[in-house]
Amino acid sequence: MEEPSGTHTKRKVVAVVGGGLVGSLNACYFAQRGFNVEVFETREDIRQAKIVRGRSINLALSHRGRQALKHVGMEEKIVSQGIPMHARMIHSLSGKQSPIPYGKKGQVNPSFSCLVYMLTSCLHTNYNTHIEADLIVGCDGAFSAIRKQFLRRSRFNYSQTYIPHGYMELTMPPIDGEFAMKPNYLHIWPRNTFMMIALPNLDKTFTCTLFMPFEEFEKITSGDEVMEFFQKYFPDTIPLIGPDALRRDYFRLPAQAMVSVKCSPYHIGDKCVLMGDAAHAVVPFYGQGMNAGFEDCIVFDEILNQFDEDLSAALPEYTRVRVPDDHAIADLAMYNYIEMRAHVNSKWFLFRKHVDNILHLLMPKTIIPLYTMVTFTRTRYHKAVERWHWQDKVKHKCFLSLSLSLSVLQAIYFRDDSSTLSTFQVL
Ligand code: EGU
Repeated sequence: MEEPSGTHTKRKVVAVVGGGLVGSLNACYFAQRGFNVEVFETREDIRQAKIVRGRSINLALSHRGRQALKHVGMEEKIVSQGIPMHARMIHSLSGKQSPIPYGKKGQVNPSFSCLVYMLTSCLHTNYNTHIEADLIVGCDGAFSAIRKQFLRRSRFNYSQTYIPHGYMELTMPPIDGEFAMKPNYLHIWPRNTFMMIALPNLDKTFTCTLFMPFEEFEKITSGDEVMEFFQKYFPDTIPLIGPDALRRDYFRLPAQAMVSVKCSPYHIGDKCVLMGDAAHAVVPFYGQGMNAGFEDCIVFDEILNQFDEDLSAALPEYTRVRVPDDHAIADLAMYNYIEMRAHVNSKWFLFRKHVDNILHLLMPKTIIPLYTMVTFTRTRYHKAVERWHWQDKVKHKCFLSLSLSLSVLQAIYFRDDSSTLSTFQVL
């Protein structure tokens, strides 16, 4: 790679552990800085692999992720390989479809292997077995081997939570060479405890992801039961996935688990630091896992600049700055999981998003929907949460004074009616 930048005499060696999304992006960041980068990955090199094994996963790349890619000149290359998503499409039980726009410009969802491929394509690193490094960067995912070493140390906080839901992916093939549904949407079938979403792929298929408690997955044991279940909850998808494919694919792979991981600190001395899922695996219900991991790379990069690459100062600062934000997004993703399974059917989802959008239109400076701050800005996650709580208070006060003045008016003009204060409190 190129000569080191600046006046440093010795090129720093960094060992990036994990060649997934965050590992390969991080390698780009360190290489750009002039560090000597070595990537460690147990799976075979994705650039040479004949068949890319592993689970596919849909990803939504939003503002934070795009900014991180832009820093290493990869934004356009990757965005051009994805499909823009301008709105959600809510599918009701009756098959009715209702779009709800994402206030601002779209996101994309290139497939996992494709993304890693494109990121690694700008590296020239060997897959090494033994080196001496100045810095070890653990980007080895939710079950991180690097993090395991942190666990043996004193004063390391760690928690992991498996949620009762699992997910299963089903493919919706193209019809006459075209997408089976409108492509530029996040398709959602909210059904309280069950939920399905679908995202488009470049090959004109959709990947449908069914979220359901493991208990319920286990209740379905035959093809007929699969059909019965889909007939009851997702009837409009049966002809699109195809009844035969559905009977078959449902039993192809068991439902996958979802885990949320929090820990702190993220560093050991000036030697080792965790990023991405290794530091903060989140449940997928905010579409932010990859984006948060990519943002870790920018944050660390900014801190390295700030401290002139002094690792003994940069690592503690990274922990100090990043832990509250990563914990906030982990909480938000979990909150959305609970919220969506609690009482969110298609009507409620539509209603809530419309109320949010209308309030934003009425008071664009005061009320910014939480998902807007999270998805379309780089507002620090913990600040977005703070603001959200504050906005809720403002909203509450507005509605209270509105309902109060309405009931005062009512008391004046329709004296003999009973009070209707409670009806307004619904909002
Ligand atoms: C990909 C894979 C609607 C789950 C979250 C919204 C994605 C997801 C939402 C996967 C939902 C859910 C948001 C995006 C996204 C909404 C988002 C992509 C969820 C709050 C394997 N979520 N994805 N929120 O947009 O911000 O209102 O599981 F149904 S993209 Cl679950 Cl923006």
